[in-house]
Amino acid sequence: SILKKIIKGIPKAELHLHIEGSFEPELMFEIANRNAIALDYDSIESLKKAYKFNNLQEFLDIYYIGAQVLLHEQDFYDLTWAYLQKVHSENVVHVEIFFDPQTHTDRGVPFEVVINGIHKALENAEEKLNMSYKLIMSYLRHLSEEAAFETLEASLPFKHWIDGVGLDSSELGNPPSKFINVFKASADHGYKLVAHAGEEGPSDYIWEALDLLKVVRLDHGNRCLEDDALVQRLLDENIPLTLCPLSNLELKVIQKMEDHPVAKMLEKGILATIHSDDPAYFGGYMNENYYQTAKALDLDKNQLQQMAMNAFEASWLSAEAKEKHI
Ligand code: ES4
Ligand code: ZN
Repeated sequence: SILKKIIKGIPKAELHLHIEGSFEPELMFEIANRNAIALDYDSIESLKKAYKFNNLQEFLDIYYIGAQVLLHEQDFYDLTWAYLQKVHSENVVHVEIFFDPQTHTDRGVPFEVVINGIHKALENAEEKLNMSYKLIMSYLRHLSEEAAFETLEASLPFKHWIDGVGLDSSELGNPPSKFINVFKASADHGYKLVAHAGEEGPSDYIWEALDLLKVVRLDHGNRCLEDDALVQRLLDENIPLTLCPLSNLELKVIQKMEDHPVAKMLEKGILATIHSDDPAYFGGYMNENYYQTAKALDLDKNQLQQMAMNAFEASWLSAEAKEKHI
């Protein structure tokens, strides 16, 4: 279709992607086999059938199970390289991706095994695919702040490879305020700060992410529209929101794509962008997210280009590097 061609033709930046959420069932079974780990599902089909979620937690429960087959540096390399090749084919030229160290270190996989594999794949994409990248280490918010501090410590030998820290996992009941100290310490080590907020959680959590954690960008932020003063704050400080339409639909944050808030946000002048979150679980990578959103909200070419430009503006690329991509 014309719409699909337009979307593919736009050079894009992905700013909200959990690398563990790009784990396709085929690769998951391949790695499970070579690591002699039994998955709870006996086939790719039965695994895919389990991908029906009523909320964020139901998704997370399966996402953490899938990640358990990742043991060796090669596994993390293969996971990351598969994702990078896939999005390269969609004309994604820049990525800022999350990884969840605690999902692996809590199983006894050393931090360095995880980051070595991911980093090598990112370097390979830069060299072979001409892509640029940033890497963001995400703290799991269902765990304690003390556990996040241990992760911060473990990251320090690799801090030249890590651009920022984020906050993900179960939002309700785990407000940003739980992580004030570790975010402050992370900033002191030179990390940039982002956090998931306002996906399932209320607009209060978005205020907390801004005022208490001092994030420079918000992941999701869907529920900001409930609060006019908050919208004004996002406008005044030009805070980017990284939205994930297919994720929102699959996790029942919205009931149908026509309800997605991104069009209203763009209308208000918010620096809103769209991304894929966990594409192996939510049924689509970047172009599918653009496509489904454009169709449901009747976005035109200018609006799609605006969203893509917003992502470069919201990215952590230098002004010169941005110019090269757009
Ligand atoms: C996530 Cl969609 C989503 N929300 C919060 N945390 C996450 N980790 C991976 N995907
Ligand atoms: Zn996310």
